[in-house]
Amino acid sequence: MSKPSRQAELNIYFAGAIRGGRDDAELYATLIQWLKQYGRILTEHVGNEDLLQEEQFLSEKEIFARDMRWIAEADLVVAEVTTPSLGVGYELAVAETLRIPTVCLFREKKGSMLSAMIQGNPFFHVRSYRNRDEAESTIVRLMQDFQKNLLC
Ligand code: 6K6
Repeated sequence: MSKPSRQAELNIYFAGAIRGGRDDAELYATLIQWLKQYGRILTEHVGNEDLLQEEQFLSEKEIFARDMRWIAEADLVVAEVTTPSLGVGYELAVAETLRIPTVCLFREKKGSMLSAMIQGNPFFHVRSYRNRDEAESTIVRLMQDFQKNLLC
């Protein structure tokens, strides 16, 4: 992959399932590493496989308040939505309310369909992929689109 032009000030909020299920935690970490080339990831902990242990000292209220503050600071929200998550759905609705450009990455797999509340919402830029190579090229393209102001 050719090195992208870095925008140091770009704040990216990455959302992915936590209590919804951690099957994709390692994938989240990979997506976060790719996205980091374009800016600051506010929520790097979402890809941390030890998250549930590490963050157990934060209260539920502290987690909620911190995440809401970070969303409000974000220039771009990228959500991996393959594992259904109430928290991610909530964050997506907040991002929409705040009119923050939002991309939903969905891995196509047999028997799995994205909620119509996401797929059918014209505010969200849904990008489907089948494997890691496609996920990487999807991220390169979406960041090019974002830099050209095509995601809004
Ligand atoms: C401590 C003990 C158990 O879980 C924790 C830490 N929890 C969280 N830490 C940080 N962000 C969280 C936490 N729980 C939810 N979130 C936010 O909601 C993240 O930004 C995720 O994108 C999303 C995940 O929601 P669920 O419903 O899958 O947990």
